[in-house]
Amino acid sequence: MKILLTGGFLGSGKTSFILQLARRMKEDPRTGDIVIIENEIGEVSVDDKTLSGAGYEVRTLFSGCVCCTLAGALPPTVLKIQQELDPGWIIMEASGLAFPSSIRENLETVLGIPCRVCCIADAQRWKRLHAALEELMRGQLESADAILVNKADLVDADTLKGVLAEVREINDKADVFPLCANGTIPDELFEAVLGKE
Ligand SMILES: Nc1nc2c(ncn2[C@@H]2O[C@H](COP(=O)(O)OP(=O)(O)O)[C@@H](O)[C@H]2O)c(=O)[nH]1
Ligand SMILES: [Mg+2]
Repeated sequence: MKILLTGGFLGSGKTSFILQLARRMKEDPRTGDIVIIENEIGEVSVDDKTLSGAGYEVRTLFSGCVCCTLAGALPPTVLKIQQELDPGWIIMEASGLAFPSSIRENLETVLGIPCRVCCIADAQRWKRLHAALEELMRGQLESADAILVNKADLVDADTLKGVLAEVREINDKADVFPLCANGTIPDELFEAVLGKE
């Protein structure tokens, strides 16, 4: 079983991306079953969108943030999913304020299960959010294996180029891609997010 942690600020497009990703993964014979864990604090539930009935198991953790207040509850939740369902992948949507690196460290230390970290940046709001919440934006991005600069359809080419460059400056090891989370996921991005075997 593998785990993909998806981070990014509130409204950046995590749920939209996970919906597209899970759809795409379902068609891929390498993936196996998928379980989605939602950790939302006052955010719109993935269940309320289109997931119910789409064939994914969705578990929700609503009573706190899994990178801090719920850190102790996460490993047993993951273990229970592994024992009961044994999926190929768990996709976890972190709350908008979470640091995915803390979640990864927690799961890898306690359970020894490797995690991929994918972080979504909102191209449209990047300048504003980065100026106001520099530490959070940086902290979310700097540990990611892949960074998706989302809402590429809502900004002009120069703005997108600028955001891609700033994001690369924060994390020069990650694979960085522009994204429209409402559309289909390109092959290269799909492979980069899930990583090599
Ligand atoms: N135009 C556009 N809207 C998007 C895109 N991705 C997400 N959205 C919209 O942005 C809002 C927040 O997306 P959501 O996936 O719920 O973000 P989350 O809070 O990070 O899970 C929703 O209204 C989405 O429809 C995108 O690539 N382009
Ligand atoms: Mg969401």
